[in-house]
Amino acid sequence: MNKTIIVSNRLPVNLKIDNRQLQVETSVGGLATGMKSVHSEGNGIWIGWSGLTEEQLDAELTEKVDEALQKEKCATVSLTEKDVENFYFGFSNRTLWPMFHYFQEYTEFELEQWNSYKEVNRKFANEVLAYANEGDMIWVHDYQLMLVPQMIRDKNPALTIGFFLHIPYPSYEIFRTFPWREELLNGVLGANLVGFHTYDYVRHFLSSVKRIKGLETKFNDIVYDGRTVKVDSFPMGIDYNQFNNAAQEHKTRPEDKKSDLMRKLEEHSLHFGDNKLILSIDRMDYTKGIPNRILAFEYFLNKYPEYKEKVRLVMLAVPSRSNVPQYQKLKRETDELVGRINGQFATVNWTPIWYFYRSMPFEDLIDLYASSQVALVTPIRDGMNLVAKEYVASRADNDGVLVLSEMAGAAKELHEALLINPNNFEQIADTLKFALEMPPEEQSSRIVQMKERISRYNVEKWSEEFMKALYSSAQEPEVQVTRELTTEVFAAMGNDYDSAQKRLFLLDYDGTLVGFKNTPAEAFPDDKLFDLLDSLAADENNEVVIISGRDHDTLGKWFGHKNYTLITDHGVWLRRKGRDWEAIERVKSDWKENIRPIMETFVDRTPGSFIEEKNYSLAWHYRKADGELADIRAKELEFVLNSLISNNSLAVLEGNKVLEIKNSNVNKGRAAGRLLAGAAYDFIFAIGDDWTDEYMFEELPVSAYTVKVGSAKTHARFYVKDNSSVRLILEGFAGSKTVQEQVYN
Ligand code: GDG
Repeated sequence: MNKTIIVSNRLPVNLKIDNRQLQVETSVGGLATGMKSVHSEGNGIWIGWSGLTEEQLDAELTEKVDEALQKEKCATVSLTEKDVENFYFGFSNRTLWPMFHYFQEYTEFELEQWNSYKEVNRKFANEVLAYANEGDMIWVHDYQLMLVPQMIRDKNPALTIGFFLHIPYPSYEIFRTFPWREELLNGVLGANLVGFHTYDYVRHFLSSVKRIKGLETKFNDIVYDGRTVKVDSFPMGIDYNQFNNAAQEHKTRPEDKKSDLMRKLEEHSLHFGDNKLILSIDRMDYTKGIPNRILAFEYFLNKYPEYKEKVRLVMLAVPSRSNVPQYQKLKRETDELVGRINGQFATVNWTPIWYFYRSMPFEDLIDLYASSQVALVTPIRDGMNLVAKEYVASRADNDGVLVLSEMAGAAKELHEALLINPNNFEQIADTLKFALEMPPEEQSSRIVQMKERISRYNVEKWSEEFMKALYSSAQEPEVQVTRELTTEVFAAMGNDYDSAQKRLFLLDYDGTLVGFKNTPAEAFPDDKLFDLLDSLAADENNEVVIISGRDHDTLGKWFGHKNYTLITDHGVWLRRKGRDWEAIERVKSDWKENIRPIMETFVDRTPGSFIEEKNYSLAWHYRKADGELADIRAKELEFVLNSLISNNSLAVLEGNKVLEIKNSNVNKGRAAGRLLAGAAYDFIFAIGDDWTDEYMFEELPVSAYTVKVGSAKTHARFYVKDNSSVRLILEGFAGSKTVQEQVYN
């Protein structure tokens, strides 16, 4: 039976050793709740770190840990103290966390930590691979494990892998500064489905993928490595009923059952009549905007002094990552600010800020949510922010006001909250006043609408939706029906080659025999290429044809002295080996005078693009231009050109980062057909990377070995991932014995 494997840095249980006894506490956190149904189904398993390092465990304790975790359907990844230091406190929390939250000044790039991140990700991937069987679905969570999807895929390509990022995905302008940016993207792209909280993060991710990896994206799909990677937003919800029910119960709790905290909170209201509590709850993290919030509250008290001795800010800051220096600094700063403001404003009866630096039990949390008339949630950046949703869910009487930073992912869903910019104290102060004075009907109308949404799209729904999308991403057909040119295909092709009498090789030039350069002129043939083609052409049963969109002057200059056949200008000119050039199509080129000025305006507006003028065509190249801008411009230019040529015998072809306009009756397919008509070939091999090569693939008989370079859609029968293997394949034909091992080791 297929199962789901959940992978996250920490497990949903927390282990502690006390006097050699193991204590197991189950976590009540949002993720654990959300994944409950996924985790409990069948023989599902959750893989993560137990919280205990190898140094803390001997053989006996390890056995106890494994046993305890097995009962919870969990398995642990074993980490050393050094791993935790470098991978978790180091790379995860000093590099990825600040960078992804736009805190560039806090972001450290340390090679040792990056190496540890890779090593630990490998440990996680290996643990998953030890449990995974064919047909299983794997859901990897968060920024600590971004390399895991590809590491799993490398070893077991048939698995279905999902990845969800719980924190923001930053803009390309931030992400591009990261030294190992491509490796990190490769890691995530190992997944079938990549999920984020909001559409903005999806956009930023796609933009990084396009610009850094140069991959094409279509809506939210990325074609990568012969697969489709789906990217989508899944805003995480909360366990609505848990909060709502607890708050209802809180309302009706008899006096003698009330907690100390609740009594204290009620005292405030009794003492100060109808005056109000403003609540703030977060982990002590610099992304949460805690100092800003305190300063904005000070600003509010100064601007609206009538609220002195009336409102109180209740601030719960939960200790977090306290061995990372920036967190220690934040703690000091917060302590000082609270001290200064309380010192400045306090009266005998009143301190403006109640500050708790600790974590509280769930019951106390509910007391805080239920007793506070305003929640002030002001992160500088936050992936989602569940506190905002929990506050709404805990308002049993539908009163209360949520003031929420627009920088939190939750702001995208909670439109009825009062949205603020956490850096604008003026706005926060005015909004607080507005919140404190909001009429009950308006409070209720806003809270009810928000409740409606978060009760429907709760955390279970979130995980269900993700799993559904993951399942259907696995049903996506392979991008091509085309097969990869594997060792087996290669062997079969070798046999056919050996037994053939008359062989034809149709070889595209740019992107196939040579890689792309900044300008076409730089992509001239190298000596190794000449040697390779010479040895192929040396067999008199072989006809080597270079078939290209390039002009016949250039190809004549480069290959004119060689024993190959040349087809140039997409099939206008033919030079059979040992003979003279002949024009095989009659074409006009006077149209270029009209089209060139139009293309030039696109060059002016698209820095990095340029026009290549060939005898019978004009090509607008945009490989060096900004990817996103160029994609838009290419579509515009294609539209403009198509509308101009409707009555003409011209065609616009979309190539590999090039748009080319040329006579429509000329293409590589017709030219190849002409060669076929003149001779009976019993072995045909054709290879090309471009859209223009598709004409050739279509024209050739089904028995031909047609090979596409790259993973785009194609009419070819086979594909190779990139042009690095093209020469090795040709060397195979040319007689190199080791080629198979070189290509497919
Ligand atoms: C990351 C992203 C994203 C807090 N104090 C106590 C306590 N809590 C609970 C809250 C809430 C959770 O912790 C905090 O969740 P947040 O979403 O607000 O923030 P992060 O911890 O930074 O979480 C965030 C989230 O992942 C999920 O994807 O929303 O953007 O940064 O559930 O209730 N719980 C208890 N005692 C406390 O003292 N029991």
